[in-house]
Amino acid sequence: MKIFYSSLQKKHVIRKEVYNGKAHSYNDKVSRIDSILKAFKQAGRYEIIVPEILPFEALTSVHDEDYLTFLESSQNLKNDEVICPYVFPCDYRIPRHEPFIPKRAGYYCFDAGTSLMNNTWNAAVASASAAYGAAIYTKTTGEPSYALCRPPGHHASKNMFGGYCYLNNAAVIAKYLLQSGSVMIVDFDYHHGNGTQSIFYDSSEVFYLSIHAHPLVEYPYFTGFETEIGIDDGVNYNLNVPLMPLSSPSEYFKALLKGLEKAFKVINPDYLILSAGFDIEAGDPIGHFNISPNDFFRLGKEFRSLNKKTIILQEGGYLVSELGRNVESFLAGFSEN
Ligand code: OKP
Ligand code: ZN
Repeated sequence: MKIFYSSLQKKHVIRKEVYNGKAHSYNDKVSRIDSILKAFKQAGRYEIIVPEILPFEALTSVHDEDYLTFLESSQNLKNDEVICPYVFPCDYRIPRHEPFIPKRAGYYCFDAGTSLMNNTWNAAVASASAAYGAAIYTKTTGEPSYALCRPPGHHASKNMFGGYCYLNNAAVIAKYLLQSGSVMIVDFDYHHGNGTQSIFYDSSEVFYLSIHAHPLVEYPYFTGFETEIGIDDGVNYNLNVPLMPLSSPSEYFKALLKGLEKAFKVINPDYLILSAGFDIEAGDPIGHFNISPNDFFRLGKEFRSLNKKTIILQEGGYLVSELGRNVESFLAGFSEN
């Protein structure tokens, strides 16, 4: 399988995040990348391709220009400066007051656990470029591809960052692939992809299916409920399948297959984009679905059997010691005939 990744993605380095009133070590560690690359190297059947930087229009097809200008301006931060928003306007009818960085970064952010530093923009663009390179490859060859997207993307909306995400990699390539066919995004990250959902919520152009931990008890808390089915043209093009934490792998597979069955009653897509979150893995520090390497192999097989042109995008997965093995198991299952 072809792997899309650039080392620029390692330049975004954040040490801490705050939740429950405490500072914790940042979960989206650079070492996640090393864990995955090491597993690919050991398996010996993966070719790594360094993508070109994607066209700016690919970003504006999803994100507001003022948001992109804001994110880009984080490049002006000093070397050791980290901006962690903790005040949010909430009432967006009031006039805006620039500059947004450093004090008003909360204007473009929805949680206090995600920070900006001077290389965040470059790393986020490189991550989106990996997704874009993978999409071009799959579109031209029909073959599946995997993009090692880090930072991840599914929490980023058209104008907000959060949940370690800045640019919505899945939405960016969905827009691009729509030029040559219909698109379904299946998001199996432990957390609901509130950003992806919001981008396509009022539109039937992309079907969004997400299986995730129930928002009553898990991040992002406000979205991911079954009642969110889309609005306007988007009604019935959004399907959330929430599961309680500690659900077993067999319950997980049952819910996933049922979700897929429902989705295929509405759409028969040309392209399948997977928001592949490996924080459903056993032992993940912030995910609790207990999926083993063997389960990941099966998960890969299930998605391959859908027989669609598939682009696999890395989302979460924070147990650095096991992440690479799990990603490789998934791709091995996907590649098996
Ligand atoms: C990003 B992705 C743990 C709090 C963690 C942020 C979660 C972001 C997840 N209790 N908060 O993997 O969906
Ligand atoms: Zn997650």
